Amino acid sequence: MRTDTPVSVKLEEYTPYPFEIDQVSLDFSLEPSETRVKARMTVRRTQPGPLVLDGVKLKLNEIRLDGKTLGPDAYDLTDETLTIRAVPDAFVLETDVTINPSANTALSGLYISGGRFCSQCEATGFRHITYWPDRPDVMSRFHVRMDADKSKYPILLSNGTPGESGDHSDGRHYAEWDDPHPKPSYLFALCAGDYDVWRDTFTTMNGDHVDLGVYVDKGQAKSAEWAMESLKASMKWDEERFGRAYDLGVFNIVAVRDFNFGAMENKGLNIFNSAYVLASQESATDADFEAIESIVGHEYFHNWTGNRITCRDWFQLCLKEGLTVFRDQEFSSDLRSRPVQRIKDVMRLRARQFAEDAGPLAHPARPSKYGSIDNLYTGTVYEKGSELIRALTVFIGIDAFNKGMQIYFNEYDGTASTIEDFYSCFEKASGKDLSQFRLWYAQAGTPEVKVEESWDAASSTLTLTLSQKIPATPGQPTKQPVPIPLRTALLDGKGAHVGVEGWENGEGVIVLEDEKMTVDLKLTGTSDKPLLSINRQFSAPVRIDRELSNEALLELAAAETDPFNIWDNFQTLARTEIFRLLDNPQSPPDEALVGALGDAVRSNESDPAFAALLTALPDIGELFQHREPVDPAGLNDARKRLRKALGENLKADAERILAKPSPAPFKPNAEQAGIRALRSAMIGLTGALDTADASRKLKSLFDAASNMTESLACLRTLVPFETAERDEVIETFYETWKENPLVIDKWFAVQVGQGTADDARRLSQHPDFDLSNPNRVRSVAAAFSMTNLAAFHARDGEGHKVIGDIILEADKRNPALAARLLTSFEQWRKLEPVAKASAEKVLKDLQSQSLSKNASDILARALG
Ligand code: 0A1
Ligand code: ZN
Repeated sequence: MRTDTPVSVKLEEYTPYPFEIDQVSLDFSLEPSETRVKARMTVRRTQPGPLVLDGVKLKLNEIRLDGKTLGPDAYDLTDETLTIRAVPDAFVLETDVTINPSANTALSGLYISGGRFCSQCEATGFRHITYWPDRPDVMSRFHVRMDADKSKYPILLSNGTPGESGDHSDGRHYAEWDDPHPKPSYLFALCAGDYDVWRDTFTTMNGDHVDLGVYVDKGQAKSAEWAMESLKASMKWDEERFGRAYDLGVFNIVAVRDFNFGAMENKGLNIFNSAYVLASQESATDADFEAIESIVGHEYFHNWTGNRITCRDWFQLCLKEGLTVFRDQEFSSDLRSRPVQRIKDVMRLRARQFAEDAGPLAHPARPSKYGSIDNLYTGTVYEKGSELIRALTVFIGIDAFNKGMQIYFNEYDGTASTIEDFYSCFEKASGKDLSQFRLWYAQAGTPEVKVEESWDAASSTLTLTLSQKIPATPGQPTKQPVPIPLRTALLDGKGAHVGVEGWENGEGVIVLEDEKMTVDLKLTGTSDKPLLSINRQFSAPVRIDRELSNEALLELAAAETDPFNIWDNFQTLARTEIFRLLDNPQSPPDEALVGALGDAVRSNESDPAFAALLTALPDIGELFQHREPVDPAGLNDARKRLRKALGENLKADAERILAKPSPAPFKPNAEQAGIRALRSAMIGLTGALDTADASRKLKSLFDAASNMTESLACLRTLVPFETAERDEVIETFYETWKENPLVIDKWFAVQVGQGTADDARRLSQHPDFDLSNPNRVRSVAAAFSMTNLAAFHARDGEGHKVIGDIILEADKRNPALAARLLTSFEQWRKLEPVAKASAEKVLKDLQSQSLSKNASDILARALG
């Protein structure tokens, strides 16, 4: 039976910590299996209450209070806490513990990756290092001293700026680091080992000099160049966009191969999953370059939104994460194409967050309780959190938003804050009461907005009837209406904006605040019935429900001026068509739609990144949300038929586009990436034709490819073929890249992403599969279960079994990883009966095992 049932933590139970710890000195004597950690803290009481410190798997050697060793009767020790019975109002506490980093397979706390020490303390890793009030509202100034074997660990890094360092006579050496900014323990970091470094410098807008370093595996310094460029661009952008400068003389990034998430914003010492640092021209795709830029930006932007202003408690996680995602999305939009960025962000939101919001794991952006904090790093906290800030910019206007941000930075600097604190700044800046807006944070579920139009020619008025409904979610059967700001324009058939009374520049914002409203849009001139373009740029994270015929949608798509809505209209059309094909297995795809989509791709060729997005049909995960019960395999077949028809329509274009050479010399910039994105889309559509000729063509394109984006597009497209070319390409790719783990991760991922459960099983037994490396586990298990829904949910149940088996094994080592993989089952109730029964069985079998707290939390909710 399961042993570790999580107990809920509740927002309403928050109480301040009764002590302040102004200063802490940490002394590490680093050895992989026996690291000694001594802490010396200066403690002051601020309120009545006991001194309780968190600590897990620590061997306590000694505790001293004001220099005197405490006997066992002076404190209480449990598996998770140390309570000192009687303490004065001000005192110095010293602890001495031993930990075993080499046994730390959960990768939380201090652990070893690639023979080097590294740490991960968010959210609750610090308690695996030493006794401490491990909560974000206890902020302290950290001084760190560490010593280690100099030959094995020549580089010793921590937060802040370096202090004294030197050699001991026994082959060990030491270094000190000092961080002048008070911070919570989750931002503590330590790295020790042998690295190569890519260095640079930055001068802030205040004229301060900053030494920058990106620390990577030996021999890979050059692969850190793009991360460094991204870092400098981020530093400059935050100065220009938000007036925020960096505040230390040193900023370091360390790449580690074994890491549970993308990266971590530790003060002055960001630690990154190496997948988001290393990029060489030959081995990285444009998506990799783009992800590195945005994640380097994200972590850097946390310096102000997260570090200088942190969270009072973990319920406020979206205060730092939603805001920082918003900031990184804006950064990418400014550096690249804003409309393309917006489309990609919404694709991700719909795939990840809308799905979560519609299933058993749905939770508010600020939950009122949680079982396991590690499971709160979700699409809702991150992506919906960002969308809410974007919606706020539309609701109060960008000027009030910018003013509110400056109030926030100035008034809350150095504090551990709440969502209410943050919103109070925008209330001040805008003069608006934002209490109803804040309901967005308290209610789960994606609002559905129904839009009805009626046209009165006599008064040249278009009347809109708008209504909102927020679906019931776990624990929240009923909802209150939220303010939904909808950017709107009226267009004539040729795409000219029609003037509306009260609007400027042909666009207005309609805010739906109640359950239902009507708005009269009175035209300033005369016109035929105008076309309605609503939720432009996806101004609010809602589903729009409009009863438009295909003809009307095509007419609207042709007249649209908002690139997001052009793309989205085609998505709606394609989705409707895929469901029609599913219900009519003998029917050919609609020629009018295929023709219009092909024309749209051709006419947008001058913006190839956008044209490439137009070719992307809604994926199965997105289609999943529109029907219940759902048959993913049937949907996949229907989708393939439409894709094949699009491939035929664009065949000559694909040949023409692919006959041109790929841009040379290679640059990872947005312009070239756009060209390669369209070329890759054409490679994919060539494969959709599913002919022997296509297989040969793909093989020759693979042989000729000069960059990873196109090589991988060929490999991905060839995987479903049953041809000799396919086998050869899989083999050649492996032989070429077998020494590069990040590329081999892709090799695993594309095969399971297009293959069957048997492929997933076979690859999970491949000699290069490694349960201790989260990237590798994800490249098989997450790539299969989250991107290949047709095979994962196949009726024979094999997909569910293989993933269930991997989860069970992974959970023994790394609960955070296992819990994340379990979320791939979140839609199980929507499946058709056969697959539904098999998913339920796997989940129940797992539940009968002895699982971690993280995995038990997800299972209980998924089955609940
Ligand atoms: N704060 C990081 C995300 C992160 C969260 C938890 C981690 O380990 C359990 C690691 C990273 C970010 O937003 O990038
Ligand atoms: Zn973050």
